[in-house]
Amino acid sequence: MDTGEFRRLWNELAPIGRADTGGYLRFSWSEADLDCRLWFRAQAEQRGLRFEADRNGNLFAWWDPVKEAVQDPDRPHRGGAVLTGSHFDSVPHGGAYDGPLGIVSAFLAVDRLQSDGAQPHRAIGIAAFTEEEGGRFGVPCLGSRLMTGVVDPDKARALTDSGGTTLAEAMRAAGADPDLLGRDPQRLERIGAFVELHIEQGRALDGSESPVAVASAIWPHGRWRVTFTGEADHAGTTRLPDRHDPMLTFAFAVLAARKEARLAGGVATVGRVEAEPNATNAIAGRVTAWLDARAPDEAVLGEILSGFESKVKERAGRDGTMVEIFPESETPIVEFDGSLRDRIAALLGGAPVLPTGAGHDAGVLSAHVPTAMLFVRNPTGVSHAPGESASDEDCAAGVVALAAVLRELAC
Ligand code: HGY
Ligand code: MN
Ligand code: MN
Repeated sequence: MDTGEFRRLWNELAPIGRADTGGYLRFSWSEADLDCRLWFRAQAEQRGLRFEADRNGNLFAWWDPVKEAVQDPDRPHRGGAVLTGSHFDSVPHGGAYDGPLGIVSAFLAVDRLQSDGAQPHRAIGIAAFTEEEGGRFGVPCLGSRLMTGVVDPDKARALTDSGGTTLAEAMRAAGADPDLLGRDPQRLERIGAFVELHIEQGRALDGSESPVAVASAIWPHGRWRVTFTGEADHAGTTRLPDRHDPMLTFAFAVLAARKEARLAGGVATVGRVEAEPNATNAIAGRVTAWLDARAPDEAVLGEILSGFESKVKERAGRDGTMVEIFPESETPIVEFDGSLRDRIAALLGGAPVLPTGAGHDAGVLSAHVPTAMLFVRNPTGVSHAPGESASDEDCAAGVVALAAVLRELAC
C-alpha cells in the first residue's frame, strides 16, 4: 500500500484537538470530540457506508452486505457483522495514535476492499467508541461498558469531570440525549466479531521482522481514588509535631505503590493528584490521588492492592491522617478468543503474539463476542504522551493486515 494514502487521511484528522505540547486534548463531548465525530460521519458518507450513532455515544459506519450470509447454525443469535475500529479520545496531552490509528486504518482497509471489488457476505462495521481513556469522566471504556451493561446508566449520568460538569450535562450540551444511555443488547447481538487495530504500547516489535502483532491477553487492571485527609494549617507557625499533614501520607503512598508493584511483579502508578487548598504557605487539608495498578493475573493485582492499603493505613496512623480508597473501575483479565487469534496470526504469516498491560474496548467486548487485536509497531514504545509514534510504512502495513483480516472474516 502507498504510504501517501495513509498520510493523506491521517493528516486530515491529526490537527483536531492537537495542543501546543504536540499532545492531544480530545475529551469526550468536547468541541474537538464533536469535530472528530463530524469527520467520522463524513468519512462514512464518502464511502457509501451507513452512519449510525448509538444510544451510548458510540459511532458506527456500516458496509452492509448485498445479500446476507446464511446464519451460522452454531450461533443463530448472532447477526455476524465483523466490527473494527477504536476510539478518538485521548488522555490529557496523549499521543496521536492511541485510538485514532484504529479508526483511520479501518476506513483505509475498507477502501482497499472496495477498490478490490470485494463483496462482504457479513456486514463490516467501523466503530468509534466514546470515552475509552476515561480522561474526562474517570471511567475507561465508558461507551463499550455502557453498551454491554457493565456500567449502570444512572451512575454514568452522574459522573463528573474536573470542572463539576456531569456526563448528562456534557451530553446534552453536545446535542446528545443522556436519558437513552444503557445496555444495548440488540446492537451487541449484531456483532459477530470485533477486531481492534491499535498502536503498540511497548517495544516488543522494535527490531522484529514483523511490524504487526496479534494480542493474546490484557492484564487485569483498575483505578482507585485515594483520599488523604488531615488538617489544614499555617506552614510557618505550626510546629512539626502538631501537624496532621496528608501530603506526607500521600508521598509515602506513591512510593509504597511502586514498591508493592515491584515486589509482586506488576505495575502501579500515581499519575494524578489534587491538593486542597493547594497553597504554598498552607499545610494541605486534603490530598486526592488516583492509583492505577495492573498485573499479569488477579492474584498479583490483589497482592499489590492489599500491600498498598495496609502500608498506607499504617503510615496514616503515624501521620495523624485518614486514608480512604474508592474503586473507580476494575477490569478482570482478558484472554482473547484463541481460535480467532491463531487464525489471524497464521493469516499474517506467523505474526508475533503479545499480551498488553493497556485496557481497550476490545477487552470489554471480549466478554460478549469473539475479539482480537492487532498491534502496529511503535519504535519508541512511548504511549499516552506526545512521543507515541509509528512510521507511515508500519501504519500502511497495519492497514494491509487489517484488510486481510476483514476479507478473511467477512468476504
Ligand atoms: O489506560 C489504558 O490502559 C488504556 O489506554 N485506556
Ligand atoms: Mn490509551
Ligand atoms: Mn487506546
